[in-house]
Amino acid sequence: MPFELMPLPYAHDALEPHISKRTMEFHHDKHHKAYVDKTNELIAGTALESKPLEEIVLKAHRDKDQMLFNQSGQVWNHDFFWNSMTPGGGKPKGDMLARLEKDFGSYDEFAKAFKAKATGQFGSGWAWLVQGKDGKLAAVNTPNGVPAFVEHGTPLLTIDVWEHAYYLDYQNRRPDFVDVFLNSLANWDFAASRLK
Ligand code: MN3
Repeated sequence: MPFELMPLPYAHDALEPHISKRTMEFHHDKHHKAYVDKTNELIAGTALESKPLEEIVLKAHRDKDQMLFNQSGQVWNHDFFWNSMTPGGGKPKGDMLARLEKDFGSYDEFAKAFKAKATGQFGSGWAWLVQGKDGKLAAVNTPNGVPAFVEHGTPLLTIDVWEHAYYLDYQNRRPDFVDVFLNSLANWDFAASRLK
């Protein structure tokens, strides 16, 4: 069975005014869909056809199949990114907040580290909050289509910092987009559900 484009977990206009409907239409319906279509094309008729997405990403990584790794990694990343945002998102509470305070010192220190990774990623890529292999939370970034689970442990939250994620709404102002993500969109219930 080929992969299907994961439907957005909310309406295309649900993240307005922070992310426009137009951005979501391009980003989900065209960019994300293209990664799904290309992945399906690459695995058609191979032993990977019926495998779970994560397995395909890891196998492509091991085999240094850069084309399949890029495309399938981007499918995984976008599925994860839509879930990393929610209308009315923003600041963490309760156990999740306590956990950030424990591992970063404070929420503000976390936000500073995450923003530094997101704005410091040169060119296209992703910034992540991960639970590292040592169990501690950390902010990391990855280039291009690399999903954080390949080298950094368990992803909890991500922001897409490819220009297509923000250019229509913020043009070159990536730092503003990162602020909006942190202040108004971050889905902490999703992040907490991933904690081990
Ligand atoms: Mn994208």
